[in-house]
Amino acid sequence: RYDRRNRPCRYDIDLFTPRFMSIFESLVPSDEEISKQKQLLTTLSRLINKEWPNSKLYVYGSCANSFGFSNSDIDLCLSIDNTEMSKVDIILKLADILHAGNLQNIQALTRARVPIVKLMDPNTGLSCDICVNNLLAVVNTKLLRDYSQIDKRVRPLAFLVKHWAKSRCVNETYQGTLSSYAYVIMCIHFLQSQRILPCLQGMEPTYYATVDNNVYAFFDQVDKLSGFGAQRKDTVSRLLWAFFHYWAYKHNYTKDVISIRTGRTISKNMKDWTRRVGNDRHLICIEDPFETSHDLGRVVDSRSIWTLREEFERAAEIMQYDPIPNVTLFEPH
Ligand code: 3AT
Ligand code: MG
Repeated sequence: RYDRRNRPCRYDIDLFTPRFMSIFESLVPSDEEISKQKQLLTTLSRLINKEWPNSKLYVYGSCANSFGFSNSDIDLCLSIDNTEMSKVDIILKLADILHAGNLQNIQALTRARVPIVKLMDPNTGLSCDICVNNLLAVVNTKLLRDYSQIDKRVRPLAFLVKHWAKSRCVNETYQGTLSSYAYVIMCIHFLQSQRILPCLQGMEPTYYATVDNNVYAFFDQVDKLSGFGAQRKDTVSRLLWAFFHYWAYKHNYTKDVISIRTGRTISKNMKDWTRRVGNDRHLICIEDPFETSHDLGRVVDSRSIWTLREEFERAAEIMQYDPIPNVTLFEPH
């Protein structure tokens, strides 16, 4: 392990960039799909606004954070200021409204940790989930999208990491591996460490959002940052190599928490994340940028941590030695 920490990247790594880029391009949703998503948002907004004129429907998650693959479900959040109704009542009422609007496969999941309504739109064929007043997810979606606009290597890197995680079955929170949201944050952290991305929450804020009486702020004039990482010439395949190298051999799992909020790692000690509390084992620590007491790695258990680390190592070895890393990396598990 120790030798591998400092080993240089294979000399021919840049050869693979065009092949990795064409994989990225094959995963990006088409313009047609994006216009269908917009069409569905308009349909649903009209329908819901008839009943609740002061409500607003937001897109969050992969369809709005710029890290969405084609054919992914749309995550929507209904913002509504209705003090008489409980969240569950709103969900049930929403399901009725959607029924009346001829949407299909409507299911109200009122007992889930985050209650949602699921539906399918027969006009576009798209499926979506609607949650209620989960506005922090709308704010973290904007943060991720803003990061993606600073450097043109951010999206390809995160798409390839997500594609790898899905191919290798390590993107399943119910099996103790990580969410897509966590993987994107791992990519942003890595790019901050390479000085390719700045720390937007560490700069003078230009954007403020209030959610449940807490104010969240960060710098969002990202067009002013477009040359930020230009000094760093690393290609996408070199960054992918270094990303897996970092998570296989360089990250200190015992001591460190990654934090895109601060733009560096912080110690587990400082957060008091050194021992298991309830179900939170803190075996891989990924601080949520806004809910700072929230470890996105909390789903990882004593078995799945080894699955993850073995997959990072496999990926690092493929990136270093395999003659066709652009194929082998994504071979199904
Ligand atoms: P897929 O392309 O659907 O895999 P996604 O970007 O939609 O990826 P997730 O399904 O992981 O990502 O999550 C959807 C959004 O929900 C992303 C983020 O805004 C929010 N979110 C997910 N997990 C958390 C979390 N643990 N804490 C706060 N927000 C979260
Ligand atoms: Mg999603």
